[in-house]
Amino acid sequence: MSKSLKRVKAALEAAGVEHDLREMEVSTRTAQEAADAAGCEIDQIVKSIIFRGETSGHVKLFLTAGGNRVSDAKASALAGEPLGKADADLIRAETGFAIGGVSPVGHLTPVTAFLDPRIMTFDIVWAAAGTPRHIFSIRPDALQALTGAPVADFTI
Ligand code: 5CA
Repeated sequence: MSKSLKRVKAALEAAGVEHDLREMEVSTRTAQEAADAAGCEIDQIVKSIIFRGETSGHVKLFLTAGGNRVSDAKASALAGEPLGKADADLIRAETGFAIGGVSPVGHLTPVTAFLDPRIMTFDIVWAAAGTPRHIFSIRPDALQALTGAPVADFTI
């Protein structure tokens, strides 16, 4: 089992939160692929969109409904600093995940996160579990508690 997947499993188990972690037969690298694999609406997929805080140099995580897009202006206002593109190396260094498998939980370092209100409208949502083939389902309120992410509008 990959270290990334192990960290996600450990974080979910340590929190004692009800979840369903699955290895899929097909790629779940993109939100659309994950929705097709899970058989759910695109907005039920939690995308982990990462930016680089241009002042702090650290990543900021925007947990975004699959069909939504992040507004740079709104996201920067929430983060309290201008945001720029995070490259794959910075994402890997701070979260421990590769693009396409970045999970909302189980990061190498504590990561500041924000949660799209659209995600809270579902009973169950699915998110990446550290690899491009693993996803887990969780109740949005449990995801919110686990990530400590405030629910705030940052989409276009
Ligand atoms: N496993 C799926 C569904 S949970 C997944 O991880 N989707 S995602 O949307 O959260 O991750 C893909 C995101 O990574 C893209 O939306 C895009 O914002 C970002 N991304 C893709 N390529 C790059 C890149 N070269 N550099 C930085 N970010 C990238």
